[in-house]
Amino acid sequence: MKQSEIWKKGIVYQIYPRSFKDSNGDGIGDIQGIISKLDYLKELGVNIIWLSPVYCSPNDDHGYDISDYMDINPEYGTMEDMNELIEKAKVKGLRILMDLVINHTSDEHPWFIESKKPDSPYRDYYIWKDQPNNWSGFFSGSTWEKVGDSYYLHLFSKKQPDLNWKNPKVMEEIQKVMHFWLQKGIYGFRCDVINIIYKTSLKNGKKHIALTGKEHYHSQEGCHEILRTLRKEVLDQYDAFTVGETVLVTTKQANDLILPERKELNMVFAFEHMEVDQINNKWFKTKFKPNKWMKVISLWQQEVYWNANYLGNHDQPRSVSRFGDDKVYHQESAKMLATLNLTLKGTPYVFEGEEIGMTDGDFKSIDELMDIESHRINALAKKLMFPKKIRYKMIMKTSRDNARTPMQWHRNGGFTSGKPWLKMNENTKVINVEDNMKNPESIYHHYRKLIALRKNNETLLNGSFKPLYMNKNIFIFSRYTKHDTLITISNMSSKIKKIPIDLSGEVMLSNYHRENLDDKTLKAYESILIRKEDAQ
Ligand code: TEU
Ligand code: CA
Repeated sequence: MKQSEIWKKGIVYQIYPRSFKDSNGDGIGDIQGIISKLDYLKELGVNIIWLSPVYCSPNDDHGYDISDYMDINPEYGTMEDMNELIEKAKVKGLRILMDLVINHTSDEHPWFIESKKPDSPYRDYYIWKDQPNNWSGFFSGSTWEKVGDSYYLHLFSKKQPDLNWKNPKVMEEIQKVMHFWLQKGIYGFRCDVINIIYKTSLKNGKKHIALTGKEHYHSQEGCHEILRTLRKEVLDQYDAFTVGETVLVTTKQANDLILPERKELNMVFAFEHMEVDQINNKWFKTKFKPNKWMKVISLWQQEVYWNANYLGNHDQPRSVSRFGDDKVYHQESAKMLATLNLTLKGTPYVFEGEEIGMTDGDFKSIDELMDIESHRINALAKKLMFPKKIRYKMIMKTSRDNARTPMQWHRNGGFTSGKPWLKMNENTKVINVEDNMKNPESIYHHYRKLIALRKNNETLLNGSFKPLYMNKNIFIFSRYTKHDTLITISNMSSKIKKIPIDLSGEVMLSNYHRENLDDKTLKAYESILIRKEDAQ
């Protein structure tokens, strides 16, 4: 099938369905709610919607524990609603990217219920052992759960048993799932933890602070074979693309997954730039140092064939709180981050609410959190005798619920007429879509301008990347073709700084109404996009 490659020109907007818009007052976002906001997304200018899982699920991991890949969680609506969403999106020129979670299913999936019977034909759909090995999981703690005389593997929660990708039946089943959705006209898949699905061996692993055993399943050759098969047997028959979520991936491993000649994935989400403000693991946060971040971004921009550029998602703290300033320079820093992310080489991803500068949650207690990962880490920290205050600070800063607070549509919320499933941030009074849309100086309108500019700009779409300058706070890079050079200048700090190199050009976008580069002083979080003077 001829590939349109819209994924190379598009802007992807991630929707976490549970938190986007509730249409029936039960406090849970749903598909009809998303349909009611398609015009909003169209007006923003995005053209691909990545939908986090809406399949049947007991919600142990809020949809990343699937009990039926080919039916819709009744909390989110019906298959008719889903068909309507795909159709209505298409009419508006929006395409849908579904979330494909095939490392594991829910323990309530019929396959697993059957697999628990030792002589069932479904037994080998999952990974069973007589005795556990020493692997540690993503949500801390053991990765083996006993049923009868055996144990099954779960790298995430015990309600998320890992599929056995050595079993050709699993390949057959998942191909059916992919055809089912692609035949409905979706535009492809975001592939959940796709580079850990093949377990070469179940031997004990080398002891690590986190993820002992990862050398037996991380980026294995068997995984590449699976991806090539899925591409050949399914994806290449449709106008579709894939973006892999690839934990711990290096630039080389990324290229091994996405180079066109590999015929595996089209792009991958890396994590390296999302780990510069932590020691060992995400729960031990350190102060964000822009220079470390710039170096990682530059490396990935120069070494990787095509980047999936993102600053946040449903697993990460909110970008303006983490990489900007959600107190004093909220507007300026959110706009600076937007210009940075949308002028890099590759496909930009915008996470719901990022376009209005939504911040981390304002939770008052750990009891308000709904994320299993946060509660698992809290239990472990308690066992390790971490004092309550330390636990609270550690978890509140990093909890995935920071990204999952309900979308702030107007001053008094506008997400639901009922009680939201997760506490809405009280700052909806000042950070909301309605006010943003009314204010031409808002973060929302900055995103709209950026998206419109990028869509028709050959240099931003296909130009090369070159780092021009970076130090503790200032990041300057160019995007260039033979005929044109654009330069993004970002002050990633609240400190007033001088533009450190000689630059001249026409200002195309700025977050301080800057007309030209005569004044060489950069204000707090100032961001300027210029077209270089001597560019033809
Ligand atoms: O995330 C996998 C993953 O790497 C994250 O769990 C991340 O490592 C973790 O939040 C610590 O940073 C994917 C989904 O995005 C996540 O929501 C699911 O919980 C997980 O897989 C299991 O499906
Ligand atoms: Ca609802």
